[in-house]
Amino acid sequence: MSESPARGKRYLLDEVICPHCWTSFPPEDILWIAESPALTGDIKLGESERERFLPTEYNPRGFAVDALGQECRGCACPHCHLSIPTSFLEAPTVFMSIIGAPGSGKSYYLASSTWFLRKLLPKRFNVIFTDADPQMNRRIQEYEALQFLGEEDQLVEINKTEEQGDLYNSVQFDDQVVVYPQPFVFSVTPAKDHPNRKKSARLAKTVCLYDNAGESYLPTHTADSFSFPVTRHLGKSQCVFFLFDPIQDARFRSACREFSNDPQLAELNGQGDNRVSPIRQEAVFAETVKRIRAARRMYAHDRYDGLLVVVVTKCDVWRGLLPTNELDKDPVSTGVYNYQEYSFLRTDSIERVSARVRAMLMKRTPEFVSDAESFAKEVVYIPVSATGVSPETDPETQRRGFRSKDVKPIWIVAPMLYALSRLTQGLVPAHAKEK
Ligand SMILES: Nc1nc2c(ncn2[C@@H]2O[C@H](COP(=O)(O)OP(=O)(O)OP(=O)(O)O)[C@@H](O)[C@H]2O)c(=O)[nH]1
Ligand SMILES: [Mg+2]
Repeated sequence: MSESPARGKRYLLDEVICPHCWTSFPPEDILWIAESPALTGDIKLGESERERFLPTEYNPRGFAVDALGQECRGCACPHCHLSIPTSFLEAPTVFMSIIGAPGSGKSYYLASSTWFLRKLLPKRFNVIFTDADPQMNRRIQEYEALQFLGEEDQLVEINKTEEQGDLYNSVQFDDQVVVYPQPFVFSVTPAKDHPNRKKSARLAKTVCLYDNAGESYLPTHTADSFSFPVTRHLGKSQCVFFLFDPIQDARFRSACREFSNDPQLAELNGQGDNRVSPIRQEAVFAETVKRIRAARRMYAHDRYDGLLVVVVTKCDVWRGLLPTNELDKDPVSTGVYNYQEYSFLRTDSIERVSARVRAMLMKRTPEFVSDAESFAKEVVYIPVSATGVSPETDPETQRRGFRSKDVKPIWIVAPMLYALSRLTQGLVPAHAKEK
């Protein structure tokens, strides 16, 4: 870390990774975004964007000053010129990828996890979890509002994630346009009562996540390419959440119909649903492995040294196949250290549930378990339900959705808490109950 000459006692990382194009660069190369409305037009982003520039002048408060004398606040990547929150200069970035077939529950999972992490992390773990840039996280906030702040009796649905639109940013490089996915960025920092607050500067992280359309993970030539590198975050990810949706698998569907009336089970029995791809989830996983290996230049038998969390979604539908009441219990417990009460993630509980889920998957989709374990050194299986209930169909419009008042997620924060505990030593305590 080095001290910023421009900003007094602010410590900067030695290297910054752009959350848009994943280019690494030293912090002194960062561009600033002109504040004066007259300074518009950028060579890579177009006429309507404010000018990007390498500052020659800073004011006494440490902010760059543009050519018309205005103090600037925004920074941008020197390669793609897209805006980067300043937390990327100060706290190391933890990249996490959420992967899964179309309709496997990625968007619902993301919205439900961030909604509950915003409350649980400050309240139980003394950790502040906030938007590093509310503008960049606008889509997640919309998802959260739909799922949790809807009118009492209104059926609402998060739309399918598209492969184009406002979740993507286009950048002109000479005669080539490259389309990048919109990152979602969160600052995660210890609050003043955190047990490790003295190591605050080392513990703070910027978490960067993406919500791709499931189609972008399918093994097709158009899903991800040089000019459409929408899943290249896989090359930087320290944690891959692979969302496995049992009810997209015929072997699970027939078993689940015995105890669940979820409409997703019924329609998949026939002609299929336009939110679900006919391509099997094992093929989506194999394609993911291929892309991670290519991006990280791994040899055929190298194993991924990040964390692979198999998030088994929609457990409200299939939990009858899991002989345990552990999902009724909170995976977060309270302990006492130095006369101070603190919360911790129960690793014993996570491990017991993971073993049960693994056994369940082994029985019906053994090839998926073996592919996952031959790819990654460390695999954990965590069941979640983002909604806790099945979708209802509106008799008039035939549209499907959920009512906010009925949504009661199950174990939704467990995967992210587990990843945070593993990737940020000391920020989120995790250990077995009997310590
Ligand atoms: N029963 C149940 N259904 C769920 C749950 N989460 C999502 N669903 C249903 O699954 C459908 C697909 O969920 P999404 O989160 O949109 O799936 P996705 O993976 O983002 O799909 P794409 O955007 O197409 O890639 C939703 O329309 C919901 O009806 C859950 O926890 N339980
Ligand atoms: Mg989606």
